[in-house]
Amino acid sequence: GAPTKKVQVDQVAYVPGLAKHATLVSNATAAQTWTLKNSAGATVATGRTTPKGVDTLSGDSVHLIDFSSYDTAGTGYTLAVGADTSFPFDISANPIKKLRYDSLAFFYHQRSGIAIDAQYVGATYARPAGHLNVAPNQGDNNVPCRSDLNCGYTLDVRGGWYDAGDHGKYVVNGGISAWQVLNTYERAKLIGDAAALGDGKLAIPEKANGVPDILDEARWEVDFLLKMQAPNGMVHHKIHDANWTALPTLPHQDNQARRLSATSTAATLNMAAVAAQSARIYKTIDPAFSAKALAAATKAYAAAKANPNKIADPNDSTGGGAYSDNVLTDEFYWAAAEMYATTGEASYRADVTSSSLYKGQSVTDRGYDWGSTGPMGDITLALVPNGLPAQDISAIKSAFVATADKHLNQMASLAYPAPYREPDGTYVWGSNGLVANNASVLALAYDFTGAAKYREGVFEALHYLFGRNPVSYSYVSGYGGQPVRNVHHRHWANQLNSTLPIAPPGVLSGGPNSGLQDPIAARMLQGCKPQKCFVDHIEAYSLNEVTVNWNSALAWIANWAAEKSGT
Ligand code: 9MR
Repeated sequence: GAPTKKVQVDQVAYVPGLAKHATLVSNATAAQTWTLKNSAGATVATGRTTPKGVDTLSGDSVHLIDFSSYDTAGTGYTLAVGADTSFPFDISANPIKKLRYDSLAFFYHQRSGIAIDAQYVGATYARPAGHLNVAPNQGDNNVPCRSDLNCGYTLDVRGGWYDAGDHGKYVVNGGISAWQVLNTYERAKLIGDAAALGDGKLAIPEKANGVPDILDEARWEVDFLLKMQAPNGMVHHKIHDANWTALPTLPHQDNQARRLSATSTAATLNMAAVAAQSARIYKTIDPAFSAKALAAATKAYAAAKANPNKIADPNDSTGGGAYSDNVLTDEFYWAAAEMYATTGEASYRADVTSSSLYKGQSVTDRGYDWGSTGPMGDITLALVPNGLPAQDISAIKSAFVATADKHLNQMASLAYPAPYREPDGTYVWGSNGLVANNASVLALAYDFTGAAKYREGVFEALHYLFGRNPVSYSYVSGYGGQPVRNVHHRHWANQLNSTLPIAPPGVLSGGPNSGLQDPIAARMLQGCKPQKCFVDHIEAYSLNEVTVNWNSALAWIANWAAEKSGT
């Protein structure tokens, strides 16, 4: 494994004016002296650590370091205790202001059906278009269903984003990712800094079309989601290769047959939700697209109500992930919330208010993801003006605030505070995505209350992701002294082929997973404590993959944190 430090810091930056915490790994029972040095090696502050004993999620014996009182902006600071020195870090708002765009740039790299052009990404990351039916590709222009389904039609499902390190395109996961990118914009427009998200902010082909680039990027996915709708209004769960391809395989080199899996109620509601959200956001920007999206959403919503329990096959994981979910109460609630927020129609309102999840009942400290979508409906209802009773909107906001308080309580007891907890104390596949999403709950609690502790919580979560963790990795590529390099990806496969690149800056690794669900994890990490179940290895797909849904969560909080970081 990579070297771990004894002095664990955010390897990227602490923002001026906010708290600055670090962790010392030490068995000493007495307080130790810490020294903060500037880039010239001169001591600028000293203080004493606070011994905390053994930490549950890492197993480390730790002391806490609080150097909040030092607040002079600069680069290349280090923290030292005795002979142990941290990775360097900045005291600056600049890195988070860069990450807001780097995290969004990820999505262009993941685009299917279009050449990734050197003028936007540089020669290292440029590649031909994938899955336009140019040999050896076999898709995605005219894709049949899996042979056992007999659906009797083919669909043109070119475009969209590849999900992750693989070349699958999965509606439930692509949908939440597009939703979160769109919500980043919608929140900023309603209560934040939309000017930072205007046209010309990203290096993408649409950068001068007069539409905010963040919307252009999301639309690349939404257009694909609409194409996944079957003639009967239901939406296919996913399209992917018939068999898993090897690493590395660039998208244009994939020679596998591409197949649609069956339609599912989850995918249908997911598309309805995102298409309704798009219709709202695009209403004046592109009325024709808005109308098309709303028509698709309306048809999908009706189809889902007529087929309320069509569950995606949990065993369908050859050549692509299953993304199966058998609890759909949350998808129904989310779709109804988006339909209501967009249309104001009574039938959708009735579906929202009669749901068992109404008034924040799905907001928990476990968080939200592709299988737990209810909180996204609540975020929309809390942010977008609508006709629901004010006290019900207050109840929704209170659910976010109460959950944020639970996170802060738990974080106060941790050596490496992260806002995430499974009921059984494990860390699951994509834990960093949950950390990032739960950071958005803290952020919303700040939006709703203005209480500074919630803003501190968001930055604590960023510190964890940027290296204040027991494995001393910055989980964001290109950021920090020891960032992840070998993420599981079929193009960014430098570890396997030195002519290929590592991940570009701003990509979030899935992070520690105590389930040890791949051969590398099983071989290297037996007995690991949850926050230590991580290795930066390309074959460790259950630990170190990258996905659109984890990067959408990163982009959401990076944009929020940049907005709250002053100048
Ligand atoms: O993110 C998904 C995680 O929640 C599941 O536990 C895991 C196993 O089913 O699958 C993850 O999703 C993967 C998907 O199936 C295929 N593309 C890559 C995704 C991230 O590893």
